[in-house]
Amino acid sequence: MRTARRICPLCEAMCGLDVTLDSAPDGTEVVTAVRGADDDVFSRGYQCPKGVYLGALDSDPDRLTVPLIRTDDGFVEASWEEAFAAVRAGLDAVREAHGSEAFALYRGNPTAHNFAAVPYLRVLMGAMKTRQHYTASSADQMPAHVAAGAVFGSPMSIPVPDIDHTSYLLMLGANPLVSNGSLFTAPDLPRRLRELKKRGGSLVVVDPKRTETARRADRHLAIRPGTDALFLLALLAELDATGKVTPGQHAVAFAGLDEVLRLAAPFTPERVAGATGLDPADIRAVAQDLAAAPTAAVYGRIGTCTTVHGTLTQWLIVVLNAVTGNLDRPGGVMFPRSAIRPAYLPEAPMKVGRWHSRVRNLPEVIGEFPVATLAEEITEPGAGQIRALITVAGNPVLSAPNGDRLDEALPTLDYMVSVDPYLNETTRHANVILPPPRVLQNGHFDWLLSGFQVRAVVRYTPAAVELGPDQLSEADILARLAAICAGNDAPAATAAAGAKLVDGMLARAVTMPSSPVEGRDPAELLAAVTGRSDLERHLDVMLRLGPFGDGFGANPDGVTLAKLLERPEGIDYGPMEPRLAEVTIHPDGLVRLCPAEFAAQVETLAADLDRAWPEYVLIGRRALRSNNSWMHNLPDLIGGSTRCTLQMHPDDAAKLGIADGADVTITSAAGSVTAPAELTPAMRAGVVSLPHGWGHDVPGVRLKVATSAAGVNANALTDHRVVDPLSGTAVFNGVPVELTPA
Ligand SMILES: Nc1nc2c(c(=O)[nH]1)N[C@H]1C(S)=C(S)[C@@H](COP(=O)(O)OP(=O)(O)OC[C@H]3O[C@@H](n4cnc5c(=O)[nH]c(N)nc54)[C@H](O)[C@@H]3O)O[C@H]1N2
Ligand SMILES: Nc1nc2c(c(=O)[nH]1)N[C@H]1C(S)=C(S)[C@@H](COP(=O)(O)OP(=O)(O)OC[C@H]3O[C@@H](n4cnc5c(=O)[nH]c(N)nc54)[C@H](O)[C@@H]3O)O[C@H]1N2
Ligand code: SF4
Ligand SMILES: [Mo]
Repeated sequence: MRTARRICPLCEAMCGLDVTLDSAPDGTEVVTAVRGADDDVFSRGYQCPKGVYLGALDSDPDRLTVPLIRTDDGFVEASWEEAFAAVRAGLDAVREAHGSEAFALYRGNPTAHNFAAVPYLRVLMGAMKTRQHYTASSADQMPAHVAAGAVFGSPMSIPVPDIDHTSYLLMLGANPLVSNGSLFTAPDLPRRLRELKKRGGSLVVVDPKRTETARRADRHLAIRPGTDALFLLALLAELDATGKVTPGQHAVAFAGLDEVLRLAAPFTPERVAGATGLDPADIRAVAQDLAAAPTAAVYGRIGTCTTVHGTLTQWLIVVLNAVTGNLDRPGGVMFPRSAIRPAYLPEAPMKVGRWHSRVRNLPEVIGEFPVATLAEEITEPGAGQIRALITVAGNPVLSAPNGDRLDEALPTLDYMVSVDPYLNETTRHANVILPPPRVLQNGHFDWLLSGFQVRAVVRYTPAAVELGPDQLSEADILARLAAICAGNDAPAATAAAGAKLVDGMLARAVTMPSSPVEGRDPAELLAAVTGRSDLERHLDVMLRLGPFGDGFGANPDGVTLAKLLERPEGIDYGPMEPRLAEVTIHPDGLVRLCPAEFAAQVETLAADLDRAWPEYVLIGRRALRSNNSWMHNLPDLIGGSTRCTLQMHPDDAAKLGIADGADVTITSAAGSVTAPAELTPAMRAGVVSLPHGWGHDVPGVRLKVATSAAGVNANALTDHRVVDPLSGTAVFNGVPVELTPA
């Protein structure tokens, strides 16, 4: 028996866990216990139920252990070489017939938390030589990137609440007691929220449902879905009207302050009351409390992003933080410093729409097209039509808007490859499925989320279990796929991709003025790099060139991979510090509070003021023991609150003649599903909630447990035609529906 330290890869909280392993009769090691690691400098012993069952996930008998190839008689197991040969034949044929622009890539949510995938997907994307690039971001946080890009210049300049020091946290459309935080990496949010209260601080939650988080709040505003932007404009209008606009002094000047206040002025609390369904007195009180609080942070997530006005809402949140003096100050919202983002690397200001999607002419954002248009890019004939798709860690049949259309489109592809541990609703359409190794066979460093941490903590945990002789790492799989896509599947080509991750970065760094290694010999630096794989060596380079790094000797006390391996509990470089000047990269150096493209859309908000609202609208929710679509196959995690029910207010149910537990048919412009009603006064009347990621009872999946409690696909109801126009993000909240007893 032994214990290994592992950072949990399941959500953004990235808890440090102690995993106890024991030998099974067949000689493999299995997990017998998982415990939050008390000495972890970030999570300090916290873990949620998903972490507890990391062992069950690791050894789920339905996880694929060898590649599968689809034949006329269904999927058959194959060796890695057989699988790659099939992939090569399939992709070569598509490239020869249609060119590489017929290739598409879809990356799902777990790739954001995957040590191998973040760097190796960049390699794969480069090799695919296509603009057909899709990710779960356009079903998630893209509005935050677009807003950050317009205001600060960089899509990554997304501030996070300084929860450990704030005295007033205004949270819209987020339920971190269940989600454990999003674009806001702070493990153990229950403790952090308790401490906020203990210091005399307040929590205000704006959510159409009285959620787990709302129940802890000092004030809960049950807003009408999709109207947060109006609420935020009313806060701005009230602050301005009462002389409470106090942006403060900053290293960077703010442009557009007067313009944005002028735009907000007509949206008084009284004027937005009808549309938002909120009492004007409550709106005024929030504005005045926000102004009076010594420090305050305004934060909004999924419930604000995946709406028609997602980008405007994210923009107005930034503006509200700015006009109350809370942008970039302790206790307000701040910009975390990532350990792997070298300060010397120049970044060009973001431009949205450098190219457009073929069928619907939707703008590219950060090099991606919206997943809402993926199905028609596959089915609509013409030059540039997608003929081959690679999915990595994604289940868009359940996660994309109008997933049923995608389910119909995928079988029409000439070729499809999925890198995924499960044969599920999406991967069942693949010609070949390439499974990554067991969860515990991956190391963990959070490349992306380290840029959203409320403290500058740096941690790395290596794989807890070695790869077996016939296993490939996820890095190996992706590098090989890249070589195949590039049309050069020689072993040397695969190896070169990994090596380039290491020496490419060094070769660049030595040429960069103000880099810690400017002018040095890359070969000398390369000899000093440590790590057992190219992936670890890549991390060593990134850490050493980063803001806390040893700079290859320039800062001898700085961090290196070797130091992190000695300190699995992590190194804490302290709380966030002001850095507005660094993250603002517009050529004029200004923070743009009123970007013209956003100002032009405010009239669409005005149009909402007097419109007629549908009688019933659908929103989504998450469950603590579930993770999007893919953790319903663990018997210990499903049941109880982790069920696919339609939550609705008892008054609505009474009106419609629906009893608790009775089946309700939910119909939208896109489709219709039937789910059992769960009556709860926590829902705002007129709003019903269905979780996404269910609907597992389709033919051909290998998910024994999940299919036994299958639920229905919420995204059979969401409409791919309706997107946030500024970011192309899918609309999952505020979907008009009709309800009838089934
Ligand atoms: N209606 C509605 N729809 C939504 C949402 C909503 O709130 N409402 N939320 C949206 C959001 S925020 C997101 S992020 C998306 C998520 O959308 P997706 O990322 O498309 O879906 P997931 O359910 O996260 O699927 C993850 C897939 O990754 C696989 N996987 C797990 N671990 C690994 C690994 O280590 N390697 C590899 N290669 N594969 C792995 C799983 O088996 C699964 O197939 O869903 C979106 N869809
Ligand atoms: N346990 C668990 N944790 C997860 C996930 C999971 O599936 N399960 N998924 C992970 C992923 S991919 C993400 S992106 C994050 C998301 O993390 P969060 O953003 O915290 O997401 P949710 O828990 O879905 O909370 C969204 C809230 O928005 C509310 N809402 C809906 N519509 C509106 C609206 O129009 N206005 C307002 N103000 N509120 C609205 C909903 O009622 C809900 O309470 O969670 C991550 N963590
Ligand atoms: S909160 Fe749960 S799922 Fe998220 S990292 Fe911690 S243990 Fe893992
Ligand atoms: Mo997400």
